[in-house]
Amino acid sequence: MALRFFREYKVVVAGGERVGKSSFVYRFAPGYGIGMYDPRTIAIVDDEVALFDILDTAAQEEYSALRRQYMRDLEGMIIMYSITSRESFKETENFWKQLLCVKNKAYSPMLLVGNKSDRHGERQVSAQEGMALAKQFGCGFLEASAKEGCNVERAFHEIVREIRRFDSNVTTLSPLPETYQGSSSIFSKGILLSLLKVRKDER
Ligand SMILES: Nc1nc2c(ncn2[C@@H]2O[C@H](COP(=O)(O)OP(=O)(O)OP(=O)(O)O)[C@@H](O)[C@H]2O)c(=O)[nH]1
Ligand SMILES: [Mg+2]
Repeated sequence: MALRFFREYKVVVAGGERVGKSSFVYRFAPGYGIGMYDPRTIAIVDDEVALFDILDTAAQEEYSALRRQYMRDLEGMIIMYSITSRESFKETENFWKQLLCVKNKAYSPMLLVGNKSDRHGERQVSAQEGMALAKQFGCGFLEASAKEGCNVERAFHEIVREIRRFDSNVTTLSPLPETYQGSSSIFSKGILLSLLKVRKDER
């Protein structure tokens, strides 16, 4: 399997207060190197290398200019609620509406995630309700647990697939340096992270 592209995906995790956004991002992108936390990571999604540039938002940013700014810039949004909070489930609709309003589009790549699926006993929102809401949003749906690591990677891979489906303009993909093309077995994550570091230093 040839891996030919090195593409950055701007993904935002949004949702109500304390639903687990930071835990979710940290579980997928625990950062690397010394110094400030860097919420970026690399993964091979299907046969393409994906560099995730993830923004973990704060719930208090509601209606702020910052929120509009990140919605304008993002390529994919994970809209999160906690299955233990009906309130957070209701709030997801605001994020959905605002995203479409800011993008001025009928659809933008997104994924609905019901987090804290490990807390069965405190469930306030059923999986069926989650699925029905995702259908209304026209997007995919997953229940996940940042605590147990369940479906976290899958959620980030799914949002990349959705961005790819939405934006099939392959000219935005930049080829990998020739030396890094080849079979996945020799495609070491260490090499990719070094590449990422070089890119970061270039900024
Ligand atoms: N049981 C369980 N607890 C979780 C899970 N994800 C997050 N938590 C807990 O929920 C609390 C809030 O998690 P955060 O990751 O800070 O949530 P957040 O959405 O980033 O919170 P704000 O940024 O303050 O809005 C913490 O105590 C986490 O340990 C999960 O999947 N399962
Ligand atoms: Mg947080």
